[in-house]
Amino acid sequence: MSDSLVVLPTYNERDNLRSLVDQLLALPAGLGVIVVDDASPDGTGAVADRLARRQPQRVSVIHRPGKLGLGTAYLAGFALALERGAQRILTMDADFSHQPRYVPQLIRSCDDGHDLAIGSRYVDGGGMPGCPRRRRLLSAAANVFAHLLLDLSARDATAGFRCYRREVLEGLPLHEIRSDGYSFLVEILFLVKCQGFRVAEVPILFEDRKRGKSKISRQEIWKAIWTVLRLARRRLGPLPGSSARRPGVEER
Ligand SMILES: Nc1nc2c(ncn2[C@@H]2O[C@H](COP(=O)(O)OP(=O)(O)OP(=O)(O)O)[C@@H](O)[C@H]2O)c(=O)[nH]1
Ligand SMILES: [Mg+2]
Repeated sequence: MSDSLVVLPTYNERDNLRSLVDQLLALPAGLGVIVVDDASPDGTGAVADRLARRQPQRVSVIHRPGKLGLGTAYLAGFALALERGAQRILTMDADFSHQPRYVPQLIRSCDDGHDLAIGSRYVDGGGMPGCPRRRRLLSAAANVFAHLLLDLSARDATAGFRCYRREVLEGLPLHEIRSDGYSFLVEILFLVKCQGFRVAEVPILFEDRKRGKSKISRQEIWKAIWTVLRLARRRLGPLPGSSARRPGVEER
C-alpha cells in the first residue's frame, strides 16, 4: 500500500467516481484510495467495488449501511488509513470541486514540515471561479463566522481538501468530535489548533460540481452554526461546576 491514502466520501457520485479515481491513481505520488460509500442509491458503491477489484492493492471500499454523514465517513476512512500504515492521509470531495492536480502540492507541504495542509480558496492564488454567488456567499459567511468565534488561523476553515500527517490523526482526540456532518471539518480544525499543530494553506481554484447534486442541506447549515457556537463556548472555558477540560491549555 502507498504511504499516502486519499479518503473519498461518496454519496451518489456514480458519474464522477471512476474518472476521479483514475486521475488520482495516475498521479506520480503513487496514491492509494479509500472510498467510503453510504449505500448510495445511484450505485456508486458498485462502481467503487469494480475499481477495487481492478486495483486491489491501491483501492479499498468501506460500505456503510445508509447515509451516516460526511464526518463519520471521514472517521471510518481515517481508521482504515491508519491501520494500513499511511503516513499522509488526504481528504477530498468526489465531485471534482477539488482537482487532483493539487494533491502533490498538499503532500509536499506536509513533507516540508506542516502537520496539516489545506487546499484553500482564501489565500493568494486561490478562489472559486465559476461558482454561483449563493455558493460563494455561503462559504464566505461560514468562514467569517468560524474565524470570529473560534480564532482559527486557517483562512479556509471549511475546506474539505486536506492532507493530514499521520501523527495529527493519532494525536487528536477524535472520539471527542460530536459533528457527524459537514461541520466535522471545523471541529477537527479546532482540535488541530488546540493541540498546536502547524497548519499551511495551499491555494486552489475550487470548481463547481459539473455532475451530480450537492448534499448540503439547510439542516446541515444549522448544524454547522450550532457546532461553532458549541466550540466557542468550550473555548471560553468550562462552565462553573463542570469538570470539562479547557482545550486551549494544551497548545504547544
Ligand atoms: N459517505 C458519505 N459521503 C457524503 C455524505 N454527504 C456528502 N458526502 C460526500 O462528501 C463530498 C462533499 O459533498 P457535496 O455534496 O459535494 O458538498 P459540497 O462540495 O460542500 O457542496 P457542493 O459544492 O454544492 O457540491 C462529496 O464527495 C459527497 O458525495 C454522507 O453522508 N456520506
Ligand atoms: Mg461538492
